[in-house]
Amino acid sequence: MSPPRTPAAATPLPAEWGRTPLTVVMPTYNEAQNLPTMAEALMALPLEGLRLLVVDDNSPDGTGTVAEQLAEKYNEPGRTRMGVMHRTTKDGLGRAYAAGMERAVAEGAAYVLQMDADGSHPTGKISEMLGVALATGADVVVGSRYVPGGTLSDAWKAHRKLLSRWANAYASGILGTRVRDITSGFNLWSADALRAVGLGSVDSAGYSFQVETKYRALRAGFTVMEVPIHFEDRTAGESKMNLAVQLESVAMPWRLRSRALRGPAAGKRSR
Ligand SMILES: Nc1nc2c(ncn2[C@@H]2O[C@H](COP(=O)(O)OP(=O)(O)O)[C@@H](O)[C@H]2O)c(=O)[nH]1
Ligand SMILES: [Mg+2]
Repeated sequence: MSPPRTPAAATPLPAEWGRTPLTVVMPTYNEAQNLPTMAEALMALPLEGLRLLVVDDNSPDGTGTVAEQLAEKYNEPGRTRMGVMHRTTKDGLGRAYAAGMERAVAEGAAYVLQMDADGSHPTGKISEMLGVALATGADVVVGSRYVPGGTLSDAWKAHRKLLSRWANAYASGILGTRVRDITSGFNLWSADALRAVGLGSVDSAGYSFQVETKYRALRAGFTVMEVPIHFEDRTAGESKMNLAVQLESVAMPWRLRSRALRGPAAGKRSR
């Protein structure tokens, strides 16, 4: 008998869990077309404690202004639901995330969720990911394309699917982890895990941030769990993946491994 499809997305969390301070950190570069839909979907979730923090790198298409307008729309007196960080130049997805996630923790988030602005990641899974973290105590919950039940957009051609799978097998193989989707950009973090990871000292400027942070969390003794997601193709606009970013992603697992062989894991957790 096959299991029913995605009923969990519609299951509300206990009201108290829904009030958990959770900040969605969303880096943007030229996402003006996508951001309003994303913000609307997030604000409609039955998660009272959810906030959105957009980290914009001075997008030429005016995403920063769109973000400010949305913040004005969704913020209420005495209740900030959306914030915007404006950075001056595009210096990479990893740097934008490190800055945004650090600010989210400093502002009191108990959990931080990383999410693309382009519609690839399902907002309907956020409650489930938070529920998994709260129910199991896992400090990192990955929205995973590569555990049973995880699926990729039909719009992806076979070679793109293969490349994504290969990139995951490559990074996880070199680092010796069992995480099936270590390159995923849809991840929920506890503030504890982020403090242990040390965002300020992460090397990755670009997309390898996703691999480096998960690896650091594993080395520090945190549990990483994966829940299946359906990954959509981006709704509008273009991918910012480029050759420099890909080269960093190829080199980073080797750098991380050789560093790990040289020294002990930073800060084993004590609880
Ligand atoms: N602030 C900031 N956001 C970025 C940068 N590079 C990519 N992004 C954003 O990060 C997310 C993932 O990038 P995307 O181009 O969708 O990558 P892909 O999903 O691998 O094709 C999107 O929301 C982008 O707008 C950057 O240098 N700075
Ligand atoms: Mg994307």
